[in-house]
Amino acid sequence: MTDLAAVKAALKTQAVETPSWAYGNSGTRFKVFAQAGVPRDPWEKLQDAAQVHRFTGVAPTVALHIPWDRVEGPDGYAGLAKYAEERGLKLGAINSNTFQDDAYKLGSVCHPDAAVRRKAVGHLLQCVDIMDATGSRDLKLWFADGTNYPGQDDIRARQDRLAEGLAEVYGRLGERQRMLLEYKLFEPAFYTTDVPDWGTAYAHCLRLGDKAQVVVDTGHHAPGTNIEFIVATLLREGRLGGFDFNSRFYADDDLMVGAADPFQLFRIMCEVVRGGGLPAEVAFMLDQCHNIEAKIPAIIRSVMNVQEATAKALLVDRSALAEAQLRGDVLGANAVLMDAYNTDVRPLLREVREEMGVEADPLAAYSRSGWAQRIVAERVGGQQAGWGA
Ligand code: PSV
Ligand code: MN
Ligand code: MN
Repeated sequence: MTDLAAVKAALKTQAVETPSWAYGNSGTRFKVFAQAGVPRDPWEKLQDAAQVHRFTGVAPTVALHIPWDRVEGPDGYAGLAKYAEERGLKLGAINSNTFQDDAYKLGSVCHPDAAVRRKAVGHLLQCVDIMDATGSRDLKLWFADGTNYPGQDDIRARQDRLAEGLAEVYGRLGERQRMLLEYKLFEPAFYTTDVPDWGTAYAHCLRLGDKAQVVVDTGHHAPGTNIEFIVATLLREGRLGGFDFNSRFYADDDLMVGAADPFQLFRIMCEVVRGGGLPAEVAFMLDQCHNIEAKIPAIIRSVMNVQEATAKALLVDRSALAEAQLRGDVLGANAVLMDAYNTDVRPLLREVREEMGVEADPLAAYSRSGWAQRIVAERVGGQQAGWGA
């Protein structure tokens, strides 16, 4: 039997971090379709994020991307953090960007030229300065580094350079700050990628120390990869720093989490619950781009999808499952899991929301609020999420 009160309590504590770049215009390398009313600066992105939090009650932090969220002036990032707080938000992970400058054509922290590596590490150190100003806990690192052709560079030397750069940044972290290292199978490099998989990320984190943790971006795996196994392993080793949630049909599609494969999301959340409930050390972040759909409703929907998968995972009858597993009852054990997956948790989540003081149907409430019409009227010339910003 599952304890419904405990399930509700856990759902109320879960927090989903939304990414600043999801609020801006985005697209593929073929075309960016501009939408009316999108934010023109980081402050407007926070205004939109505040709406997502207002209608879901569980999206209190916003990840920044530097320099996409460039802030100047005397108050700088501390001022932005204050602006967030005035809207009931906090600034979350600081995402670095070592992939958009011409200098990074052959890589950043793995580049063969020490001067380019210096520039990249300098940027990462600057990101830690920003964390100090915003009070952010996490520095999220994704490296586009890699090679396109066999023989182009020395695979091992690139690992050495990576280790050296990471160690310097790690040494700069404060007591309560962490480094989250993200891996990605391929793209933009096509032959080798310097952090292509969880094993490579984990090996670097192990050498660095406890403040270095692995991030699992759900879109960054080969088709058919058992992501929940990776999650279980990293949790067991105490090295799962968080998720970049999104979903994919083919490659790094960055679609709404839970849209392509809600069953996979459920299986992932089952391992999170199995690995210790919803531990505060695991950051539940979205990393998505809404190219053709309305952005704020898509982000609200994504947060709800995470909640639904989490609710189902919490509903798994753990003792019945353990008993069936110990009996070797293959079908029985599978049935326990599927019973939870097939439960319609939407009524439960409506109750949870009402108990939290937010409206039962976040999408309908957002639609009624008039915010979408207001931003279209007030904002002209919205900002592109990343490229060229
Ligand atoms: C590129 O693949 C990427 O989507 C990574 O997942 C990062 O987390 C994100 O961009 C932001 O830099
Ligand atoms: Mn990511
Ligand atoms: Mn990605």
